Amino acid sequence: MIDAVMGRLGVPEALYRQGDYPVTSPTDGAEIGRIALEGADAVESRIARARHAFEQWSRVPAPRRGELVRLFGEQLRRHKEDLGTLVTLECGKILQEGLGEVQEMIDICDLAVGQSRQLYGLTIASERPGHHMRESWHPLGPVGLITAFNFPVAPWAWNAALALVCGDSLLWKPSEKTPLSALACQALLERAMAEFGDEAPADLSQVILGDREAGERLADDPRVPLISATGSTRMGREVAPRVAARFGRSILELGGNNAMILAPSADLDMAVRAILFSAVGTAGQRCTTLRRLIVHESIRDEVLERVKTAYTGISIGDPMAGNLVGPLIDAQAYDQMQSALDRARQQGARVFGGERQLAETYPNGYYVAPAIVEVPGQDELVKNETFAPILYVMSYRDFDEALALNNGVPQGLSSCVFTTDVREAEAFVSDQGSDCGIANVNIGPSGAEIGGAFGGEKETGGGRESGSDVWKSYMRRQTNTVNYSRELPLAQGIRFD
Ligand code: UN1
Repeated sequence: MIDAVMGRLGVPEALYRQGDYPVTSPTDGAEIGRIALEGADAVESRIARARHAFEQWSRVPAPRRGELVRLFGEQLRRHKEDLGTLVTLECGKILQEGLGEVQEMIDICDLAVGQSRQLYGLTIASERPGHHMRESWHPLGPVGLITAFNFPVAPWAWNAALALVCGDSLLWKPSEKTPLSALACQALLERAMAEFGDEAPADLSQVILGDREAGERLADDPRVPLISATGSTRMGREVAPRVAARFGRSILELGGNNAMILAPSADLDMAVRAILFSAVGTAGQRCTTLRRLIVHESIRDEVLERVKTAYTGISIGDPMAGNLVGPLIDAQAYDQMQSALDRARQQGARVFGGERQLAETYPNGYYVAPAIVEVPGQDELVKNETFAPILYVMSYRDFDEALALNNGVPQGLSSCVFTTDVREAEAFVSDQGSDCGIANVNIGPSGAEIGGAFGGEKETGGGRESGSDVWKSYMRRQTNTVNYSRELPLAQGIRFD
């Protein structure tokens, strides 16, 4: 199956069959490819080529650059099924979610095409007669993209589609766990470039198949003015100081520890469905996964019973075969989940689910029953993001207490409240409410649309990707003061004669 899919996506076998580094499918642990990892020298030469490509691309008018992104979006539409299937095979999310991820790419391409005609600056009133002030946005340079296994293609596209219309070139270091999806995106972009013609320089977009050293090389290089990195807080702690040390910019989208406050007035049918999708979807491996349920004490028992019943009905298995939950990415993810559950048990928490599934059918596939852990309060274990389907459940008595719990973790990505009380809803999204980058009402914390800015505060890294005015991150801002008079007045009324 993999060869047929890769063939249709236009990835030459030489790129994914001939290296020494094995790529396996989490579905069953089978090898699906072998890639060659690049060393520091190769990264060095790619950065030089990206710089050269930037010099050419930044001269192409922005609406023309948008045309390339439009053609790329067309390629994605045509190959949605194949790319979605590849994502599923390589990272193990169910096909519906693999397809959804490709749809997110198509959506951001559409947004970026429109944006290519709207890279607006401002005109600003000058205090001096005969002067114009304005703000211009110029292309920035090569953009370094570091992405994670759990969303192998969409976060790259959020950055890439905007960076391309902004006039930047791309250097993408995907996760070593999902390089084939990256090669496929690159192949589709190259097809779009071929259709677009000569104005698109050959090295406009490059994929770096490398390990941690390759990422470090990228982070350290002043020729790459912006690094956009998605992954764990641990990774961000390593990347961010390196970029800062050479005064580069970074967009960081790191760990989340997303909560739902479930109030007594909530529509419980909706809430239970939202819990199910956001806590067990993608096998708990979204940065936006629901990890903490803060439920009012008066409805705690009922909610727990309903959620447990819903959990019991989930089909777990082959992500290509219509199940709701696929495998964890690998054995290490499984071990981390089990050690978090063991710690919870040692602390006296009640654990429901969490056991390995289908081990006989797939000795090298790590399927688990999603877990619910009833904890008395929010201790270190709960404050830590374990990238697996573990839902910690706590109860609250008054709304301020719930808000304090929502905000009482080091991460600040996503959050939500289920309530029909307008006071609670508005308080949650107010400046005194949730401290997260995303705060939803009567919607789970995951599954954001691309139109808004995506990212979060505190240990989530503070970066924003995707919609709103995020395009500005991929450009450099220039303030222009133009004197069209015959005088030379100084600002602030200073006299210098
Ligand atoms: C991620 O897990 O890194 O909001 C991204 C969501 C998706 C993106 C998740 N649109 O859940």
